[in-house]
Amino acid sequence: MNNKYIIAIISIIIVVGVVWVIAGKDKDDITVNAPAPADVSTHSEEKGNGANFSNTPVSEDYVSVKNQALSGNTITVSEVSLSEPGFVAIHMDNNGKPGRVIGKSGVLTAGIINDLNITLEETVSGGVVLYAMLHKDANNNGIFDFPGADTPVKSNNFIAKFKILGDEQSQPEQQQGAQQNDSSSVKELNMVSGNLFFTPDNLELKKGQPVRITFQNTGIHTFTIDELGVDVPLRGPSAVVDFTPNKEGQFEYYCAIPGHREGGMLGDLTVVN
Ligand SMILES: [Cu+2]
Repeated sequence: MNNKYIIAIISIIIVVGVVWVIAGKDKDDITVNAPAPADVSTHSEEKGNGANFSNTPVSEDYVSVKNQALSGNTITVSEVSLSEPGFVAIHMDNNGKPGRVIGKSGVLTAGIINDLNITLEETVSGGVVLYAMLHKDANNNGIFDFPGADTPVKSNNFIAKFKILGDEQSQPEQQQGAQQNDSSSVKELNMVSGNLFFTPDNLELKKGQPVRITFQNTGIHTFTIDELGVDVPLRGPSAVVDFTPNKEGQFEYYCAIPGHREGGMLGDLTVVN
């Protein structure tokens, strides 16, 4: 045997040993890939139906969502990793931070989930920024209790910011502008009243112009403006409120059901001359 032959054998033993150690490590000690950052690409892609689920234990919590067009009223969360049971909630944007919840998954068991579909409870237009956020099922009741016990999971990537692609619609205020010159016509508006919110949460109306607001409603609420004598119950999936603002100024509209105004169910009304 010459030295070259011995060196070759030793090399093979070392390589086999290293491979064995790496393979053994993979088997016994599952590592989680670093979370993908929230995808900020501007393309949309076709979404498959149904989520893929792996209940391999994971030690990390993260969520990843691509910018996407709405499919019906459903968005797709690319990947979720949960170290314990929890939820993915979709939050509206509130001045660059996650705001109120407009959609949520059912309770998710711990593990990695791909292509999770979540149906939004209201329609959002193109250009809107949303946040997917992980919440834990803190009280283990399988129900999303937020605001409440099921606080957000805190980890490096527990929030993914994404954008709804599509035609950007003008704001209600801009649509109003076109009609404001004609004060004899009834101004028609659409609003959403839901679990402790009004959307939009600000309105500008013209003094003396009759208004008809059609609410897409969830729950039992009222639309109340003290100064203008407006106090109309909102019941059922659709409710209509007619009134004519008869004075200029800044007013608050709110829900008069106990606790709802305090919970954030209010908005700012400006009546201009
Ligand atoms: Cu209410």
